[in-house]
Amino acid sequence: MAFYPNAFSAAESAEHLAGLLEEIPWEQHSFTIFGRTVPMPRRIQMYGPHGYSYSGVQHPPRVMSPRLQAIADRVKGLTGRRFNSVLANWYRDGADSMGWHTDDDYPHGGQPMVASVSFGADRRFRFRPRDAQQRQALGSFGILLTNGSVLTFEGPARAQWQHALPRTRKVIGSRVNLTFRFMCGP
Ligand SMILES: O=C(O)CCC(=O)C(=O)O
Repeated sequence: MAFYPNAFSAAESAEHLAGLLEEIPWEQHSFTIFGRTVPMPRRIQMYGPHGYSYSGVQHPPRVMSPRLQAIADRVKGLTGRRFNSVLANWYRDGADSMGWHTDDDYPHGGQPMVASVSFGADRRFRFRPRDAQQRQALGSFGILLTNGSVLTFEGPARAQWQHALPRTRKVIGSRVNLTFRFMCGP
């Protein structure tokens, strides 16, 4: 796991946040839990050459915009890895969130790194072991994902640890998170 707190300057981050909010055709989806259908507590959009089924939603292939491609190129410069897909998440305020999950449900062709880019409000990102016994022993830990930062994870952190972005009562503004991956066809 690696964290790059200032991968993008404050000016670049402000420009990307405004541009992404305006340019991405954000979708509101819902999911069913214990027989109840509830709105997903964030807006999302998926880009990449292969379709992706995520949280019960089938996303068709979609070409990355020039802005997303430029951000992917910056991340490639930092990490030395290339990425062809990105899930964009828009958390409108502290009430928007993402539940516990792992990012190991797609074919990556031996390129398992996930690079998570954050623009906007700071949010606490939490990790915990997937295995319940290990979870009791180790608990969870958090890392503050700040404006303009990049967090990368692969190996055990990707498949054996779950992660989540809990809601917060703090009064905060919008945040856009981009998780870049390399995805292959099925
Ligand atoms: O917004 C975040 O930082 C979390 C995103 C995430 O967990 C995901 O896209 O799988």
